[in-house]
Amino acid sequence: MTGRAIIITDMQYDFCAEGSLAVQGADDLVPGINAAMKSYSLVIATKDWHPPGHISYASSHRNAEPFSVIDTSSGMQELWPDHCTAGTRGAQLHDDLDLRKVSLILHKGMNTDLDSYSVFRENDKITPTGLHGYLHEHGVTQVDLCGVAADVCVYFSALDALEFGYTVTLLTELTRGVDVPPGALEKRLGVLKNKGVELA
Ligand code: VGL
Ligand code: ZN
Repeated sequence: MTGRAIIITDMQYDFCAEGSLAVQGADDLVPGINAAMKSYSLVIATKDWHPPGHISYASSHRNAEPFSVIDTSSGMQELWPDHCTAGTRGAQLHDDLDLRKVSLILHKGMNTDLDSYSVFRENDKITPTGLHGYLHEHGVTQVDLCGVAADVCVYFSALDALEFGYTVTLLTELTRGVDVPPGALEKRLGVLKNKGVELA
């Protein structure tokens, strides 16, 4: 029984400097995350892990620009530059991330026609990733979230964690956002705070 877990979201090269979907400051988080891990008995890391031609890639759609939103058969879809294609360098976790205490590396977003921001559920809000079951079996009731992007995957993971009944802390010093359009990050942090996420 551990009670509390740290979930390190998507610390992959495509979200780091020079990555295709770089999140400003993501690389700088690595030392802090490595230090934080030491305080947890359960450490989980996730990877955004998409097949080529993924629905979230602007390049998969005709006349579509990255950072726009389109209507698809799976609902509204934000479009991004190609990123985290399974097996590529950009999809690898940052080499300096200390994996020694990581018990689970969860891959998400593997369905071509369905995106998955949250580490708990895909964007249809139905398809589970299996993480909830894993945490439940380890007796986890509190999750501390870090990694990237604060206003995308970390944000939706925090909302799902609340919905699944966890006590949720966002480690604000250990996360960074895409912030497109500017202000999106602050707005979403406000939503999390109002819903009961502790911003630590
Ligand atoms: C993410 C955009 C697209 C993330 C993943 O990890 O926050 N953002 N796919
Ligand atoms: Zn993605």
